[in-house]
Amino acid sequence: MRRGRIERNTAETKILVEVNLDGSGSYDVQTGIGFVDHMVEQFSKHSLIDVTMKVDGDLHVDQHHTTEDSALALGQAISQALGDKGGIARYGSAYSPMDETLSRVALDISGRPYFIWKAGFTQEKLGEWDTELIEHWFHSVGQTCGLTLHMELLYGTNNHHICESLYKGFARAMRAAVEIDPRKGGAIPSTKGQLGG
Ligand SMILES: [Mn+2]
Repeated sequence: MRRGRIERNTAETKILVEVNLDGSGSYDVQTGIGFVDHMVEQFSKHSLIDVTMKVDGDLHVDQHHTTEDSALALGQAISQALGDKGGIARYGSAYSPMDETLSRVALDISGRPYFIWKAGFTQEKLGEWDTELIEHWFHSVGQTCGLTLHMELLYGTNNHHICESLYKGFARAMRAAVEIDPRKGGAIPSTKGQLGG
């Protein structure tokens, strides 16, 4: 089982994240922001990565630190669980429909963070969550996980659907990319012999 565990304590947030890449999509998520919990739960369910996430953040300031730091810790935990990335599929992509919305996510666990975001929201909030933090969540998780991550909303109008389709697409792309390909015999999937940047 490929597992990662990150504890991250600062003056702004106290965070515990545990992941199991070879899980079944079970989760225990408590960030203090209901909509973030809903999205991280979707990520776990559709990536089949088990996720424990406990966050005690400075929500009396705003939601920025809690959103950013929990995403950074999740990316770090997944990176830790991947180890030297031997045998992984490395690439993943998904078209993600949700009613009237369609998103496309393509990613490479390259070790070289790069982020393309072509999506937007017409509401300022989803639940109590500031929608401007959605882009920041994906940027942050990709930074510490070492992802080349391309995310695009192709079309859609309902803000809840747009956000959820992006999370589910990300989940399904990650599910494919972290999968062990038995034909690789544990080899690191790069002609460089390493995936560290
Ligand atoms: Mn929903």
